[in-house]
Amino acid sequence: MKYIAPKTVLCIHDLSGAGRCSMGAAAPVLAAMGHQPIMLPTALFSTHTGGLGQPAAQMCGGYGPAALQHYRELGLQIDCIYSGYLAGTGDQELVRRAFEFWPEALKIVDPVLGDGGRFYTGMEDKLPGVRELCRGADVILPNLTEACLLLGLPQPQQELDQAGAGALAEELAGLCGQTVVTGLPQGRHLACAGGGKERFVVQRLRIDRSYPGTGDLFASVLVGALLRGNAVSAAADAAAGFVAEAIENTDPAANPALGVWFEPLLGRLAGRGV
Ligand code: PXL
Repeated sequence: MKYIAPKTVLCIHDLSGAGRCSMGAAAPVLAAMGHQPIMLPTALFSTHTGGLGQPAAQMCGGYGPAALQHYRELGLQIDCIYSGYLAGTGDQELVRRAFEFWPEALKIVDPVLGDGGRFYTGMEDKLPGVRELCRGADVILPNLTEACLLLGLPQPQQELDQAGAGALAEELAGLCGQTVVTGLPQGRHLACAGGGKERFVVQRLRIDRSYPGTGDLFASVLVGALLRGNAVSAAADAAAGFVAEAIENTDPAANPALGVWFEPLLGRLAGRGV
């Protein structure tokens, strides 16, 4: 009998019931890629905050630290810690503590702060803490807006060419050894750029539709692919490809705030080498 051991990923995100983002993207994607997501919700929301009205909200408060302590006492092996949207005041401390408890884990921080040149609702005061978290991570995955916020740069008014994109990803490497900046428009393409240990630019034809949660989908596929032993550039390419396919699979007449229809495509992730 040959056993296939899954990699274990501690996912520290909010759980938004509807809207296909954060934990709602991370858990199915990682599981489809053969990994075990350990879901540590920091807050419960009926939906994300991006265009579906005022969500019902419940911060998880002391639950997170208690859950971490329990996992430590159980002696769980954690191969990767993957954090995303952190809305609560104690949430950044929670991720820091997880990094301390499992120093050998691959630490991936998606510094969720905003998009389209602006902060998400209520995230303005989270910037210094998120920046600190990035310093403790192995890989960070900001979008263009977040990259500029982290660096204290003005939001660019023009597209960045390949060299500009690479330079931005490289500048961020002062914060973290491996950076991947996503959502970089380049003419007919959308690019992401790696800086630090692996430098690269990956491009896909741009699809002129935008949906909340695609950043979380991208990050989750990238995490899953890294844990399968892929190079960061290959993982980023796979993630960009999956997001493009998921957008193409979404009826343009559907409410975009409900996110992309990725579920029917999850089997493709299972089958892929990346
Ligand atoms: O996709 C990022 C995200 C995650 N979680 C919540 C959000 C957002 C973006 O708006 O509101 C609750």
